[in-house]
Amino acid sequence: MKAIVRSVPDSFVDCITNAADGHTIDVALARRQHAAYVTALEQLGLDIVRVSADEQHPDCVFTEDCAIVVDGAAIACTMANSPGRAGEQGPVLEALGLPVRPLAAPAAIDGGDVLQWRDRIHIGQSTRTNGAAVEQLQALLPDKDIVPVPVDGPLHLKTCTTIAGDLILHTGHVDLGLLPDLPSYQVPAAEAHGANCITIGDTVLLPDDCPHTAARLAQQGLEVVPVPMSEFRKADGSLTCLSIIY
Ligand code: CIR
Repeated sequence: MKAIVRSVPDSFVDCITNAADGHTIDVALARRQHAAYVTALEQLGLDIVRVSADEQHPDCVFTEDCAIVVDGAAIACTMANSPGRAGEQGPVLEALGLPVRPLAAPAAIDGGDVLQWRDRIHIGQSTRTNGAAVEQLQALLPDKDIVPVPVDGPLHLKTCTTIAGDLILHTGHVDLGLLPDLPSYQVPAAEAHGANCITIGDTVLLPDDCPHTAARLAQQGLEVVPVPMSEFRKADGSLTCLSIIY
């Protein structure tokens, strides 16, 4: 398994953000946190593919938004509703080294809105991702069930729900009935960001300040690896955003 990651540019301080503390990003600390994240993935046996930072794109560290990998091909995300981010995709697609299938206007989609589960692909309908993207994906992937999921509030679908054995979610933003048919665990409000985690085998990468969520995952027999995320959260980013794993 591989992970595509991209270095943190100096311009990260100018990222798009709605976070109240967005202007306090410490780039040096973000780089240390990014290194810890990459090490955690490496220790799980992933091959790390590194893309260099692009100062013209302050949010380029969030590679997840650039592309979706389905059945050995990359689908290039348009990022049309992410101001200034379209243009990040090129080097990421090149690093993926897979055949590329494009989407076209009027499709708008960020990879953070894509939750794959078996043959279903859930597509968040957030401010970043629209119905045209759902239609084009269904046409490109006739064997998959493409399920639109309205997202109320969070930046992306995966900001508030991912899969770690069970469905793990921060409640109130999506209709549970549209999500994978799995038992669900609702993270406490103070650990909303714990709803975005990365599961590799029996190990889960989780933000390092989610004790209740960590205990619940451990109870299920999962090994929890805590990862510091404060500086990326100030940029409205979460764990999955920092890589494409395939
Ligand atoms: C943005 O607003 O586009 C970035 N500051 C954060 C992107 C986070 N990506 C993700 O959730 N997949």
